[in-house]
Amino acid sequence: MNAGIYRAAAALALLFTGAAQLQGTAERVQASASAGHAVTIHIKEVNDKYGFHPTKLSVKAGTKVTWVNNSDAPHTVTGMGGWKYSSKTFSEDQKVSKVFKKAGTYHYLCSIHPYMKATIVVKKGQ
Ligand SMILES: [Cu+2]
Repeated sequence: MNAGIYRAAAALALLFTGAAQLQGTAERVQASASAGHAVTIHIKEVNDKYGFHPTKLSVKAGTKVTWVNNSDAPHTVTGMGGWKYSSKTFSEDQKVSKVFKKAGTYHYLCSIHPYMKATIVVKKGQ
């Protein structure tokens, strides 16, 4: 390897290290602040039942909610009551996201396993 390529490789390695550190910071912020601007809901199988974890979540308007499928089955996020929404069907290790702009109470289920139910409460304010 000549010196120029070596320097470029070293610079790239530094860039990746920096990006990884930034990502780690973002994950810590997300984990510690449920009232922040991005939160994650996990879909898991517990005692042979799939479920959204947590089943009840309170966020501020403008928060991006991401559902991560940590189970072996496909699922959806489908609104109930007055909430007309349905995500695509997403499989193991896939995720879907939605930004909640308006305050309100959003009940939803999984259209494939309708016993899976959960609620997101969106509060006004930044
Ligand atoms: Cu499901």
